[in-house]
Amino acid sequence: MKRILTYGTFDLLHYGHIRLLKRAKALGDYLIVALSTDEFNEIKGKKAYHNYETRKQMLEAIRYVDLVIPEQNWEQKISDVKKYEVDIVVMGSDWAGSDKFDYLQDYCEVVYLDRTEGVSTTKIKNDLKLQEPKNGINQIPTPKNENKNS
Ligand code: C2G
Repeated sequence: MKRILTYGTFDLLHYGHIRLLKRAKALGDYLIVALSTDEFNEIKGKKAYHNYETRKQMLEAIRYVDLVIPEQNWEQKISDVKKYEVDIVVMGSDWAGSDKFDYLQDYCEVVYLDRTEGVSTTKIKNDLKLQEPKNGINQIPTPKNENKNS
C-alpha cells in the first residue's frame, strides 16, 4: 500500500486544495494530511478564518483524505514520514525547491504538483472585501410598509 503525506493550512477550502488532494491520492492508496494547527499558523504568519477543528472536519469529509494529523512545527516531517511509513510527500509547486521539503528526499520520494492558478485563500478574502458595499454596512432591505393608510 503506497502512503502519501501532504501538509497545509487548507483554510476556506477551495478547488485548488481539492485538486491537490485528488492528484496526491492518485499517486498512491492512502493519503495523510498534516494540517497546520492554529498555533503553527501563527508561527507561519497565517491567520486562518476557520480554526483547526473546523478545517480538520472539512478535510475528513473529502473522499481522497484518509487521515488528518496535526502539523505543529517545521521540524516534525522526518518523524512523520517514519511514523506513518510514508512513500511520497506531495506539495504544490509553490514549495518546489524549498528547504522545507527537498531534504525529505533522503527518506521518501518528494513530488511537487502544479499549483492551481487563479485561486487562493488570500484571493478569496480580498475578492470578498472588494464586494462589500462602499459604506461598509450590509444593506438589509427594509420590508415595504404594507398598510398604505397608516
Ligand atoms: N495549493 C495549490 N493550488 C492553490 C492553492 C494551494 O495546489 N491554488 C496547494 C499548496 O501548494 C499546498 C496545499 O495546496 O500544497 C495547501 O495550501 P495551503 O493551505 O496554502 O498550505 P501552505 O500555507 O502552503 O502550508 O509545512 C508546509 C505548510 O504547512 C504548507
